[in-house]
Amino acid sequence: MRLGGQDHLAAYARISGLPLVAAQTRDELAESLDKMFNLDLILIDTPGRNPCDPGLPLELGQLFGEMKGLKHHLVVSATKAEGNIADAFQGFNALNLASCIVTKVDESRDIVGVFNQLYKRRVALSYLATGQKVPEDLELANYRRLAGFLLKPHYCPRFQREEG
Ligand SMILES: Nc1nc2c(ncn2[C@@H]2O[C@H](COP(=O)(O)OP(=O)(O)OP(=O)(O)O)[C@@H](O)[C@H]2O)c(=O)[nH]1
Ligand SMILES: [Mg+2]
Repeated sequence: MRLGGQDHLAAYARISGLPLVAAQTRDELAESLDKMFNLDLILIDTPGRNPCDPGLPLELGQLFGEMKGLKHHLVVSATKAEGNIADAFQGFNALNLASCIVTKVDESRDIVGVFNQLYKRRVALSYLATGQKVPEDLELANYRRLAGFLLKPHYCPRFQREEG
């Protein structure tokens, strides 16, 4: 988590009316999950990691390995170059992804990179984020909707004129 990341998360929890528990280690995570056994849904937000970090597979294994009932969702920004998106899928490969959440569709002039990678890997899509407002700018995703953004590239109106 970046500096201030926990405050950020606490603010989201507060506005969503959800309880928030912080865990620093696998044991703390397991202990918290045990206490929440009767809840229908628990969302676990992990700190950002460099997918190219050679220690990442081991770290992910130590954190989540053999933990039952988890579904992993990879969050990918649509503004990233395709190669970086490919690295993200490769880096988190060990997790057996349930779905991908695509963010910053609103800031991405074209989403061909993320679209190519999702399609190539046959990854399920769960949500799209199209702005900074939570929860208004989050929407349930499907390939038809994503293809809509692909076919109708978004151009920033302020920059359009400069490009002629
Ligand atoms: N415009 C726009 N901004 C977004 C979108 N999604 C996230 N952001 C912004 O991007 C910034 C980073 O978002 P975070 O959710 O903190 O990103 P993160 O990847 O979880 O960051 P770490 O937890 O530090 O790894 C925030 O200012 C968000 O408001 C989006 O879909 N559109
Ligand atoms: Mg985060």
